[in-house]
Amino acid sequence: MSNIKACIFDLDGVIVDTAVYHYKAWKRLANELGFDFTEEDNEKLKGVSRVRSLQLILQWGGVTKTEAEQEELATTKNDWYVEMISHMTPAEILPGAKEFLLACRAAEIKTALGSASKNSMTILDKINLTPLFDTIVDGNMVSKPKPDPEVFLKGAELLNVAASDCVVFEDAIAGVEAAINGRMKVVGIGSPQVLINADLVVNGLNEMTLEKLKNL
Ligand code: B16
Ligand code: MG
Repeated sequence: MSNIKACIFDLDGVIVDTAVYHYKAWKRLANELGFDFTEEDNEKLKGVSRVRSLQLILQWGGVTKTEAEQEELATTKNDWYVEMISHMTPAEILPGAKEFLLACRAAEIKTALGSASKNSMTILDKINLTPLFDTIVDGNMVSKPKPDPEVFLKGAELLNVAASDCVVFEDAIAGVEAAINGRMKVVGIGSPQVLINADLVVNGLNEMTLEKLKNL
């Protein structure tokens, strides 16, 4: 039995599936540069920062770009991505996410967002979930990407809760490792074969309950 005081949620893959929009935008960029990459490769971009994602994609295409060119390409991709997410609605919230956030708050468990995305605020506003988070830590507030625990430790600090009393919800291997590196408990969202180091793995927040949280 544990005494969980806060839940920290990743955004993409846990609260919403923005990976589809990231994929469309990165694919368009790769195509304009004269190559393509598979959906399987795209899996490797989940939870990875924008700059690092671009570097991986360029590597797959065998393309070399200067730092200035990389910055320009990342901006172009982001402009396309931002256009796509501007049409998001609350209907895109993943099953059970809103209900579990409400259940946490009703049980006086604090809630935080811990995402690598610099567009987190826009997305949460579009899906009307901003008021359900006590604090939001996104890609604009951290300098070290997951698996560094910075994003989650900052969330715990802002909530004034000890890391050992926090549970992280993550769909990416790098995110699960980040939680472990921060000495936090972690619930994986996805496959137990992939997220092998998580304390518990569920298919989605629709399978999560306060009972399961207590038993972590
Ligand atoms: P942006 P998460 C991550 O979100 C995505 O999974 C990853 O694909 C993306 O590259 C990263 O955010 C940065 O996003 O370009 O919007 O700053 O899973 O950490 O919520
Ligand atoms: Mg994610």
